[in-house]
Parts: sequence; C-alpha cells; structure tokens
Amino acid sequence: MRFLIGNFYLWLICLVQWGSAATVFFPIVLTWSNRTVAGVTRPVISTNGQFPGPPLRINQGDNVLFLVDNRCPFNTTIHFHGIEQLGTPWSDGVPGVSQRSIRPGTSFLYRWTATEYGAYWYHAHHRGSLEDGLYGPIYITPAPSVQKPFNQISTNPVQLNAMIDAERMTRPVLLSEWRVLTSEQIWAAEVASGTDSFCANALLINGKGSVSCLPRAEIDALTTPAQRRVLGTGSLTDLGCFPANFTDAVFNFPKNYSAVLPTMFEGCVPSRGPQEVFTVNASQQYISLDLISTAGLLQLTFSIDEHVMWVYAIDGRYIQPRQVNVLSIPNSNRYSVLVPLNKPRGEYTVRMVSASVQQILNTTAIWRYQGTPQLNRPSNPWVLVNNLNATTSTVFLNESLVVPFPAIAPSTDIAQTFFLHVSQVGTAYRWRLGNSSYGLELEESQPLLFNQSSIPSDLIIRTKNNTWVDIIIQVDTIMQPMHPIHKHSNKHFIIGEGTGTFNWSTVAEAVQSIPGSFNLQTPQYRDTYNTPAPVTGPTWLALRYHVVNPGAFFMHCHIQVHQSGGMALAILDGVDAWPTIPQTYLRDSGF
Ligand SMILES: *[C@@H]1O[C@H](CO)[C@@H](O)[C@H](O)[C@H]1NC(C)=O
Ligand SMILES: *[C@@H]1O[C@H](CO)[C@@H](O)[C@H](O)[C@H]1NC(C)=O
Ligand SMILES: *[C@@H]1O[C@H](CO)[C@@H](O)[C@H](O)[C@H]1NC(C)=O
Ligand SMILES: *[C@@H]1O[C@H](CO)[C@@H](O)[C@H](O)[C@H]1NC(C)=O
Ligand SMILES: *[C@@H]1O[C@H](CO)[C@@H](O)[C@H](O)[C@H]1NC(C)=O
Ligand SMILES: *[C@@H]1O[C@H](CO)[C@@H](O)[C@H](O)[C@H]1NC(C)=O
Ligand SMILES: *[C@@H]1O[C@H](CO)[C@@H](O)[C@H](O)[C@H]1NC(C)=O
Ligand SMILES: *[C@@H]1O[C@H](CO)[C@@H](O)[C@H](O)[C@H]1NC(C)=O
Ligand SMILES: *[C@@H]1O[C@H](CO)[C@@H](O)[C@H](O)[C@H]1NC(C)=O
Ligand SMILES: *[C@@H]1O[C@H](CO)[C@@H](O)[C@H](O)[C@H]1NC(C)=O
Ligand SMILES: *[C@@H]1O[C@H](CO)[C@@H](O)[C@H](O)[C@H]1NC(C)=O
Ligand SMILES: *[C@@H]1O[C@H](CO)[C@@H](O)[C@H](O)[C@H]1NC(C)=O
Ligand SMILES: [Cu+2]
Repeated sequence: MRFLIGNFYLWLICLVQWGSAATVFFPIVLTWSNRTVAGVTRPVISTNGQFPGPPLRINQGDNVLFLVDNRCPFNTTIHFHGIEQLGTPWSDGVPGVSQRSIRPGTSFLYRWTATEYGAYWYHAHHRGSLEDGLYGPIYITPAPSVQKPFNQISTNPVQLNAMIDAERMTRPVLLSEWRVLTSEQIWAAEVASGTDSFCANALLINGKGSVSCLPRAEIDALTTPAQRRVLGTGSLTDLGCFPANFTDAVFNFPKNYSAVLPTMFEGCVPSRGPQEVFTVNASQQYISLDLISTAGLLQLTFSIDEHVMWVYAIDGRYIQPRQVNVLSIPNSNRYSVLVPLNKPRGEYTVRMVSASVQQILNTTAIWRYQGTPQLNRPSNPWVLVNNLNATTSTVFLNESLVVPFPAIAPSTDIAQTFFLHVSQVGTAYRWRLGNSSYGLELEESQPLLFNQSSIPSDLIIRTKNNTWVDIIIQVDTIMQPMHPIHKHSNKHFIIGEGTGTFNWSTVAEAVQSIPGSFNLQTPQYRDTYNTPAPVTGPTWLALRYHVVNPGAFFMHCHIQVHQSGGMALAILDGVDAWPTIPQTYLRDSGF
C-alpha cells in the first residue's frame, strides 16, 4: 500500500508538470459500519466517515485524481454520474465494463478531466451499494467563457450580480429515499420471494429525515384516483405503498410471500432523525441550489413553501430559465435553481414527497431567513403529501417546454438505429433493456474495455466513432413505473417520446407520420431521462447521440433494483478507434 502510494506521488508530480490546469487530489476512504439514519441503526457505507459523502468542488478544465481506499468487507467501484470521461474510459467505474471491482483492502485511482461544467455526483456502481449510502455531490465551476442565461430572469445589473454570486456559492442538496434493510438484504429477499422491491421507508434531504407512519385514515384519504384505479377495492399498505401482490391479477410470476421481509412492503415503525435546516440571507437576494436526486427507487418532488424557483440548468447544462413552484426529479438527475429571497423573514417549510405512483411518502426541512422574524404563521404548501397540487396556481416544471441554452440541433445523418425493449423477464424482479437480462454476476467478468467478447453478445451494442446513432426504448407492458434511463459517457439528445408501439424502422420515417412527437431543433441534452409511463399501453422514448469517446460504457435504468435485475446494456462506442489501455489500469490500480 505505502509503496503504491509512493509511486502514485511520483506520478502526480509528473502530471502537475505537464499541464496548466489544476490537478485536484480527492482521496476517499470507504468503511462499512452501523450508523443511525432516519432514526434507525443499520450498516451504512461511510465516505471519509461521512454520510452522505463529502462534496468535490472543482473548476472546468481541472484534472481530478480520485483515490478510493476500499475498507469495506465487499467489492466496490465508483461512477462519476454524467461526467463524460473524454479520453479516460477506464475511469467510468462500471465493474465488468470499464474495470475490475475494487477488492476489500485495496485502492484504485480514478483520473479524469472536468471537460464540462455544472452539477454532477459520484456514487457506488457495484451491485446495490448505492442504496447503502455511497454517494456525494460534484460541482464544476463553469469556465469564464461559458455564457450564462441569467439575463433571461432579470436584466437589472444588481439582480444579475446577485445571481452570479449565488451561482458561485451554489449549495448541493442531495435528495434520496432510505430503506431500513441493506441492499443485499433487499436483493436476497427479492430472489427468495420473486418480488420487485418497490417501497421505501423514509425520504432524506442531505441525509436527514425520519420514518413517519401516516395514520390509516390519512393514507386512505390521500390515496389518489390514479392509485385507486390500480388498487381496485384494495388499499395502500401502512407504508403508503402498493401491496406486494398488486400485479398478480395481471402477471403470472412465481411468488413466495413468506420470504418477503417486514418493512419491504408493509410494517411501518416510526422513528425520528434530524431535520435539515437551510439558513438563507435575504440581503443576498438569491440562493442557488443544485437539487441532486441520489435516490435508488422513488422519483422525488421538491418545493419550498411560498417561494418560486428559477430552474437554470439540468444535468449540469444551462437551459433557458423557467419559473416553477415544484420540481419532480427522476433518479440521478440534477436541477439547478435560483430561489429569490424576497419573502418576509421567518421559517418556511421545505417539502419533499414521492412522485412515484406506487407510494405516498414525505419529509420536510426548514427554510430559515437570518434576522428578526417577520412571519409568525405556518407557511402555505404548493404540493400535498400525495404529490397533487395544493393550490390552483401551483406550477410544476413541464419538461416539454425546456429549451437548452444554447440549444444544439443534432445531426439527421444517422448511421444506426437500435431498438431496446423494456420488460420483466420470467419473474417480477428480473428486467431487460434489449433482448435479454444483464445478470448481476456479469459485474465480475473481464472488463469489456479489455476484452470486447467477455459477455454474451446480445447484451452489447457497437458503434463507430464520429457517427450518430439513435436508440429507441420501447416499454412493452403496462403497470410499470417511468424508468430513468441513464447513458454513461457523453450526453444524448432526447428527440422524441410517445405512446403505443414504435412501428417505424427509423426516426426519419416516424417524423414523417407523427412529427408532433419529435423535437429535432431544440431537444434536451441530458444524461438521464424518464421513459413515459405506460398507463394504458406501451410507450417509447427516442434518444440520439454523437459517438465521440471510444470505450466501453453502460446504459441502464437508475432504479437500483431494476439495474440489479438486469435492465442494462453495454455500449461499445467507437469500436473502430478503440483506445489503448494504460498499463496502470490493466494492473487494476490506476497508479
Ligand atoms: C451492527 O450492529 C449489529 C448489532 O449490534 C451487529 O450484529 C453488526 O455486526 C453490526 N454491523 C456492522 C457492520 O458493524
Ligand atoms: C471481487 O472482485 C474481484 C476482482 O477484482 C473478483 O475476482 C472477485 O470475484 C470479486 N468478489 C466477489 C465476491 O464478487
Ligand atoms: C393481495 O393480497 C391481499 C391480502 O391477502 C388479497 O386480499 C388481495 O386479493 C390480493 N390481491 C391480488 C391482486 O392478488
Ligand atoms: C418460501 O420462503 C420461505 C422463507 O424463506 C422458505 O422457508 C420456503 O422454503 C419457501 N418456499 C418455497 C416453495 O420455496
Ligand atoms: C448577509 O449578506 C450580506 C450581503 O452579502 C452580508 O453583508 C451580511 O454579513 C450577511 N449576513 C449574515 C448574517 O451572514
Ligand atoms: C409527512 O406529512 C405528515 C402529514 O402532513 C406529517 O405529519 C409528517 O411529519 C411528515 N413527515 C415528515 C418526515 O416530515
Ligand atoms: C389542482 O389543480 C387543478 C387543475 O388546475 C385544480 O382544478 C384543482 O383545484 C387544484 N387543487 C387544489 C387543491 O387547488
Ligand atoms: C406541457 O407543454 C406541452 C407543450 O406546450 C403541452 O402540450 C402540454 O399540455 C403541457 N403539459 C402540461 C401537463 O401542462
Ligand atoms: C475474452 O472473454 C472470453 C469470454 O469469457 C474468453 O473466452 C476469452 O478467452 C477472453 N479473451 C482474452 C484475450 O482474454
Ligand atoms: C435483438 O434481437 C433483434 C431481433 O433478433 C436483433 O436484430 C438485434 O440485433 C438484437 N440486439 C442485440 C443487442 O443483440
Ligand atoms: C403498431 O403495430 C401494432 C401491431 O401491428 C399495432 O397494433 C399498433 O396499433 C401500431 N401502432 C402504431 C402507433 O401505429
Ligand atoms: C472520435 O471522433 C471524435 C469526433 O469526431 C473525434 O473528436 C475523436 O478524436 C475521435 N477519436 C478517435 C480516437 O479517433
Ligand atoms: Cu427502471
């Protein structure tokens, strides 16, 4: 270990001499120990002794040396969500795709360049470990040359300066849910019972929250029309969740309900944890928050009572700002917002609720203005505990109105179109994204970056460098949630979505017959995007991207149990321009 670290410093000195951009060293130590989260004690992965992990703040153009010392009693890897890894595919962190797992007691050095600006995050990418607490925020300050969209909010120079100052001091806000069972307990119970584990026990804001059990009458009163249609004469469990068997009348998957563990679908036990407090200063006029969903399960809705939010960036890239009251954030996405601090001084409630139809779940935080309070009443909510609007004027973000800043029109010269089907395979917890299910055991196979045929070929798509490709994701069956599909490496354009079956052989053909379902001029440029909900029938989502970064990457659902259940696919980008792997990475350490 000492010997390796010694070598590592030699190497570091070389690097500092090569380039003019700063080199940022970020060492983390991972440990596995009991910790109390939401008032419940269970084993948690701590990062440098913390949960959530510490923030990484860097400037655009910086070189990052991210050293992972794995002291957990199990393998791990770290993925840098949304970081394109241009020229460094060996640092993408997917076991069996870009590296071998980091064994207990060993270290691994990830090296990458912050080519883009904005809000990102790092997280475990090994089995279900993300849900055991291994995540932390990344913020990359934009280079001075990057144009900001703030003059679309106000052209007043004082206000503009306040917004620029707010962005410079932007704060990460990690939004997640929490389970009282570990990811391995959940996975083992899924396998033994044949169920898909779709309920959580608490919601957390910056790691803080409580397990609150709503009274039966309140759960029944809050049950929405959409939930009633699914439940029929049944009702939500005491977790506010659909019962384990809710799809049994439709699908004939094998189940063994005696292997379901308490708290998975029902068995709410209240416990109190700490509550997050946001202290704000009205003299600063604006505050900037990077809302980062580190959730493994539920889509989360965030709002601040009586305040508006200007959404100015999504997934680390500017958009034309949009004013909203409420934001529903799919797993792994980042929404950066400017909040005007123009309300009477006092305390307002920050509300976060489940936006996923299968569960009613909530938490709150406090929004506290510094100085003598002027407000002495409870604040008024925008949104109810069941994710419905609390007022007639509540504005949710409408994704189809989002326009990137600046907008980029993708090419229409498409080399290949891939059709990927999403459905369950044989049991409720096994999924596919393509022709077959990507088994969890493939994480321990030889990395595809080193050996392009180490896993079955029907789990791989291949592209050529400097070509444009389309990916059509077809959700085949009903009673599925929206799937937040994430593609690793460079961002992709969200060019179309719709209901029904995508019957065309190319996007160009589809555009001829249903032009209203596409946006090829100002499409969103994202790293993760939800498939439309298949409420009454199948749905589809069309993605387009430019292959620019040869290497072995991954595309998968960011609902952790779906990914573990196989809703994933390997993408070998630029097979005609395959990179030479540095010896240090072939040796499994990176240094
Ligand atoms: C957590 O505490 C329980 C009960 O004391 C103990 O059995 C278990 O070994 C502890 N787990 C870890 C990872 O320390
Ligand atoms: C841990 O990772 C190593 C490769 O680094 C692999 O050989 C081993 O099988 C993995 N262990 C488990 C339990 O998956
Ligand atoms: C689910 O289980 C409950 C309780 O055993 C039962 O009443 C209900 O009919 C079941 N629902 C389905 C769809 O099988
Ligand atoms: C169902 O699960 C229980 C508890 O894990 C186990 O004892 C039982 O053998 C299982 N039944 C079947 C048919 O697999
Ligand atoms: C609030 O912000 C103003 C303007 O930046 C600053 O002068 C003042 O010290 C801040 N107040 C507190 C309590 O931090
Ligand atoms: C969830 O909402 C209920 C009802 O409004 C409230 O009593 C409870 O405190 C909230 N839970 C948390 C953790 O804030
Ligand atoms: C929610 O919005 C709908 C549509 O604007 C409106 O009809 C309804 O009254 C609103 N709900 C509440 C509680 O204000
Ligand atoms: C979102 O905007 C689109 C495009 O203007 C519009 O067709 C759609 O009705 C809007 N959706 C909602 C929920 O308001
Ligand atoms: C690549 O993986 C395949 C499948 O495991 C194996 O048969 C082959 O020998 C490997 N090639 C090399 C060069 O290791
Ligand atoms: C999936 O199956 C279809 C139809 O057989 C085939 O055209 C396609 O290449 C397969 N996809 C992969 C990734 O193997
Ligand atoms: C696609 O084809 C299927 C099967 O032929 C048909 O049932 C469906 O209506 C078609 N969908 C669309 C959107 O044209
Ligand atoms: C891949 O294509 C991109 C876009 O044209 C180009 O910038 C890059 O240099 C190419 N990579 C290799 C290894 O040829
Ligand atoms: Cu999914």
